[in-house]
Amino acid sequence: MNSSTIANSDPLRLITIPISHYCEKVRWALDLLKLPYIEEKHVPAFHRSATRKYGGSSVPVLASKSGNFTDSTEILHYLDTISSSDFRLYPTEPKLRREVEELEELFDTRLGVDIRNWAYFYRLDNRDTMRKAWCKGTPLLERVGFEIGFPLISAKVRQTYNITAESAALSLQGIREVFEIVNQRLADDRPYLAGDNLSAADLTFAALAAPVLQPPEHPVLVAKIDELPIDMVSVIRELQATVAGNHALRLYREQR
Ligand SMILES: N[C@@H](CCC(=O)N[C@@H](CS)C(=O)NCC(=O)O)C(=O)O
Repeated sequence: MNSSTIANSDPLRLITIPISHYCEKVRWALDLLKLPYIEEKHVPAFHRSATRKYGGSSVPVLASKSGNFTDSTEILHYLDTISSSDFRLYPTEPKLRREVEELEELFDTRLGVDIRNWAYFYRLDNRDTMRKAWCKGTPLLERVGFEIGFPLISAKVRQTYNITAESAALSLQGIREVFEIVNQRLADDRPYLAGDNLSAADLTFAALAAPVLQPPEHPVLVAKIDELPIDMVSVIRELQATVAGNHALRLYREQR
């Protein structure tokens, strides 16, 4: 880490469920902007007592000396204002900036939600899988809580996000639609989704799409592709081969 790029001397505190792709979006932004931070990792359900402390409910939450931020987009906007790195997540030119923000919103509200629902449909019932996904690096008490409460926690997640075979099929359709939008935008070999530089749009797409692309450079994803259910593997292979999938995989290779 280059200390000359550190604008904020108090370390930022990032509250996460580490496997969450919205948390990965923020973690990656922090790394790109060379901002030091401490990650506080939680098991789902137990995260609520941490996020509540900062006025939030979902993860990620960023606690800073200037205030607390409870949504990934809000966090990225804030980080862009405090980093003294030359790199910026949001272009200054207003029209380009709007494009970046609209794409980020599309990925946050559709892709992120659909990918979570689709992946949970295949994974949520398996205690060993979910232990690997949810528990690494979390406090001992929460890991014990996971062992005792797993059936309740997984049932609650299933109910909250309405995880069913039908919703998973609809989500897969939604994922393919967003990938097609990205394919179109990257036609003519454009290197980035908006303008000539990497932006919050590319980063958000790559981070949120990671569970359906399984980039080897991802810092948290744990599954080996061959260990995943066959139906997941065929979707992953299909999406990896798209222009959009290639774009995200390249960003992980070159920028993560
Ligand atoms: N719009 C939010 C979405 C974050 C989100 O959906 N987080 C999920 C994890 S993937 C979560 O915290 N779920 C548990 C909860 O809402 O309590 C953001 O971009 O930060």
